[in-house]
Amino acid sequence: MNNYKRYLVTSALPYANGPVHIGHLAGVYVPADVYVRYLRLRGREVKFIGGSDEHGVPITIKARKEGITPQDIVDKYHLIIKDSFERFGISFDIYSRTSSKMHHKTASDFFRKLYDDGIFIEKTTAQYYDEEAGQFLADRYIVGTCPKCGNENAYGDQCEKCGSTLSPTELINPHSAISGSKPVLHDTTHWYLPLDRYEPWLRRWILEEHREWKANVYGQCKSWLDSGLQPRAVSRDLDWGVPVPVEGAEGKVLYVWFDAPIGYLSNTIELLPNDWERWWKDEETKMVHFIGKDNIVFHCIMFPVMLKAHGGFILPDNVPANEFLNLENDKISTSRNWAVWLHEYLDEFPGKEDVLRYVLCASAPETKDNDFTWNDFQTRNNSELVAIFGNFVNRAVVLTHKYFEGRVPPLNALTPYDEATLNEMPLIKQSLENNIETYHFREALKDAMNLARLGNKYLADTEPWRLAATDRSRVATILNVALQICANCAIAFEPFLPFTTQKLRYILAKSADSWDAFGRPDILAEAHKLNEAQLLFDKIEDREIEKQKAKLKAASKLSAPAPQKDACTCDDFMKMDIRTATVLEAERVPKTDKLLRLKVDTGIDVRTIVSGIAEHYSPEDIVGKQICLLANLEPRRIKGIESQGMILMAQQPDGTMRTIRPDSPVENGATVS
Ligand code: B3M
Ligand code: ZN
Repeated sequence: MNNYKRYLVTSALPYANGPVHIGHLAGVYVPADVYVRYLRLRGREVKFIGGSDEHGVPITIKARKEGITPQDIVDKYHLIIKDSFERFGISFDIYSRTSSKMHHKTASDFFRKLYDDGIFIEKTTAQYYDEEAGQFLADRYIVGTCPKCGNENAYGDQCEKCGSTLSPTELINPHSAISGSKPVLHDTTHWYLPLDRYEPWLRRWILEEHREWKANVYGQCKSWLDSGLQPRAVSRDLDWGVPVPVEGAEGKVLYVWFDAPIGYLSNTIELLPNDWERWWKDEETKMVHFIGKDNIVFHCIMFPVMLKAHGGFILPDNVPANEFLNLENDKISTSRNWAVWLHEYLDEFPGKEDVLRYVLCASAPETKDNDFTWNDFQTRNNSELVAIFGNFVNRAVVLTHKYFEGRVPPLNALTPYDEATLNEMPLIKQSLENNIETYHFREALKDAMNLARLGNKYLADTEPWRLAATDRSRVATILNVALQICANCAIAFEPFLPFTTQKLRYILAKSADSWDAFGRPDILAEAHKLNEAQLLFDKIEDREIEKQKAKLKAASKLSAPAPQKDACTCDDFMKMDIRTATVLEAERVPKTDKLLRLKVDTGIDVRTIVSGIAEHYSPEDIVGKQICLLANLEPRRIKGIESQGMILMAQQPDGTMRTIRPDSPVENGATVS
């Protein structure tokens, strides 16, 4: 198919500011892993490079919000991500990180080479600066009114209400998200990669020489190229990232999309310190980038231009980007917690790694966005994995134990149907190979499943259990054929379901076969002794699915702050008599879980209040605390007690409540306004 000698396969480096979810897996990591497992099985030389992307503004925003450093954030998520990939069987040869020394050096040297070769354009422009915080503001750090829809909380790069792309200077009444102050324009100098100069080369390289790229990838590249490329800034005023290695560039770092793809190179060097050049500089290496569709421009335009400008490196042979996976008919959203997180799945479905691998590969968004639903997950498990693959293997092995003491019986006379069945196997193999080599993983998985289907149908059609008493010789042949198909399944499914094939090999008492064996009718020798049968898959019950659906709903509700209420006037507010008070006594209201009966000193009197905070404060916790109180709320009888007012509480999205009180003690009865 080609003259490549080795394969360098990369998958997008996930941002280390959150765990990995099923959208990442279906789009990038499952297909990439299937591909490399297949290549290894075929005996090809392959390296699978992964790692965390630990730079960029969102990480600094998250760190600031949580009052910790960006390094703390990436340390935490790098570990979670790395561990969950490992448990899920994503078989990286290395999973490193862009905050590593090696990466900083590699990215820095890369930039410096382009700088020294005079590739960059240096430009000074005016950008917003926060004088109070003493720093330039990334677009995301500038908030103001959207000129298009009037949303007062639009960001410097985008209005999330109307979806418009903005530049910070378009915002009306901009202010800094760090200090709240009004930012001022200051001149700042940055380095730009002149993508426009490479346009003619890119048009040839992509539009003419890579017509075989997936339609979604090719189409996106074409539309970028057709609308004309602009120089792109590759540095930022930020204190988190790889410092710009140029004198006088203090306080500037490489743009995250400049350094991140270099991470593929850094991680290869880390893995193969003495041999990496063979993988990055030799034309006989095939480089393939697995990514999601939002990363296409960076991998098909920007990174290739960087590599080309640098010189001496190979370019990607293909960039099989996928579209997005939705969840229960809604976009996956980290901020709304509308996601299935890998590390949680692994904890909640132990031993079912392959079920998720199967479902995600079967519904991968290869050509258009696709949907994951828990019902579909259950159906694919119960009616495909359990009912077809699992059932077939189990029958073949159980019957062999029942009639032949667990030894592979002899192949006697073959009928035309037996022959036709066995002849299907090389055809399935051929199709599966073609599909994987051309990045059609869903189809490839269907091929593997067709092999299991073939075996299942063969047993159902030949019904060996009916012949046991009358035609032992025929039963032997049937079971031999069935077991050969099982052994073929152990190869065909290996790239997709590595945990299951390991189990299957154990049942068949067999070491791993190479790809070459796939298609052969004689993998298992006569009289070979099998191990006891065990089920490859278990049925998933309705209640497990209902539990997941309920969890999803609950989590997504809890994570969202309550929406803003309708406007009220100043007069509305002034009607409320809010004042400080101190809790003197507290006790639980008998026969209730939620209520405390409090005696409070309001400065004007001592009164009784019934408050629904017993799940958040015990009586001992609350006595002596100063609180704020809505004093003129009409008295109400609650559980027979007259409550004269209401304590103000802050309720978090997850339902927990905290009291509101002055940051240092004040007189009881002080009014709040
Ligand atoms: N960190 C992942 C993303 O856009 C981004 C990929 C970098 S690959 C070099 O979600
Ligand atoms: Zn808007």
